[in-house]
Amino acid sequence: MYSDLHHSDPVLAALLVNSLREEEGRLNLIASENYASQAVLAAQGCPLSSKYAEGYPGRRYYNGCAAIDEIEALARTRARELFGAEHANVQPHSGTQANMAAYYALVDPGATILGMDLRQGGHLSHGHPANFSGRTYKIVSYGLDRETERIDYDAVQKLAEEHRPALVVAGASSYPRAIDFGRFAEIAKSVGAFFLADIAHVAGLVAARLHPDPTPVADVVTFTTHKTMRGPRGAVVLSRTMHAKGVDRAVFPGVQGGPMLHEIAAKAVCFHEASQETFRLYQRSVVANAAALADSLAAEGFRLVTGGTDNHLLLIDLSKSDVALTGKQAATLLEEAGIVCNKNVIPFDTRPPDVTSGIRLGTPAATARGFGSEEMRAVGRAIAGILRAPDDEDVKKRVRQQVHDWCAAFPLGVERRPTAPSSRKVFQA
Ligand code: DSN
Repeated sequence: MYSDLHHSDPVLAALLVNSLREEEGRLNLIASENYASQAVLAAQGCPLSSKYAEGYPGRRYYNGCAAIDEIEALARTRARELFGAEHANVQPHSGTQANMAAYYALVDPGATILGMDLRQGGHLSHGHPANFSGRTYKIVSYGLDRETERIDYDAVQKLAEEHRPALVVAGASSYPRAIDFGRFAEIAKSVGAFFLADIAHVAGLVAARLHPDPTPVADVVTFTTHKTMRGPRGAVVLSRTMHAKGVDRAVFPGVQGGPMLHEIAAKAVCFHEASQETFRLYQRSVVANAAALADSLAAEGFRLVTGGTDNHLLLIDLSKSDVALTGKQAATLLEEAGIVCNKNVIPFDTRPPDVTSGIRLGTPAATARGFGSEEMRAVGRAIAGILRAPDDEDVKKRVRQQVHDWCAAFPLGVERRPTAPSSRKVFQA
């Protein structure tokens, strides 16, 4: 691998090989990460990366785009068909840019947007004061019910009536439960607001019909392609036909310049893969693995936010588990044992976001490697062992060896045909 690079830039080649070795030898439980297929990676590494093609198929500001037009048109058609959407813009480079374009398309600067608080599970681009969203719009944030730690839809309705937002945003980065998009659509409609669903995290589950689908009820849906979708880095805006022109103008020239054609080609591959039965089986395993990990951690005495998970991720509340660790300490300890996750605020956390009282764990990447429910239960026990005995080097050594054995058994870059997980009922759309 990388033989040309070894020749032309041995320094960078060595760094790349090191980073890949590192990834190969650790267990990735970061809920927003994944391993794209070889076909996706092949498209991403193709020479289309150099082509300029500002505009859209049939309407470009550069010549020489005939073949490229077909690629982008194919990606758009496949995205539309996969989600049953009326329009798809496949150019956004990231989820935040997709959201930015969606906001620009739907509301004017200064308008009121009702979105989920980052500290309760939302996303930076849903209105954080340091983000463009919080700087450009008047943000009203909703959160969770203190008891159930689930979205309090009645409270969202009340906020909507009180503040009359022009746009209601649903979607989350660290919410382990299914989101009722139908209810959000009703809330938005009741106050004459547009409704945007950001399904960056659960898009793969939605495509596999394992999570409620917002496409029939939302004005605009945004999602990233590199999380549960297992595609290339990037994002998509889906919309109703009435918003198509506005969305396209907001993406280009509103938010971006030239599209990344190699990424768009890779998105087309991703959508093709996501339409296959193997993808649905993979997503079922992602959900079943998250449930197995949650069950195992709960059995070990850890408190999970909301008590468990409906999707691909879970949050451990360390402040109410039998360990005296912050999220930051826990994530560092796990990394030392070869398990990578991220510290994460829990609902109503009293610690700052760079310390936190929780960690977030997700199963998309491990499942892509081939981990099954039995392994995930053992992973839960290994995590418990590390967090309960933070100073015990023997425990750490044993877990490191176990992670090494798992990684050897499930190497990266090997395409596996997932089998249907037998246990646990998952949400069916
Ligand atoms: N930073 C991503 C996550 O980890 O959820 C969202 O953009």
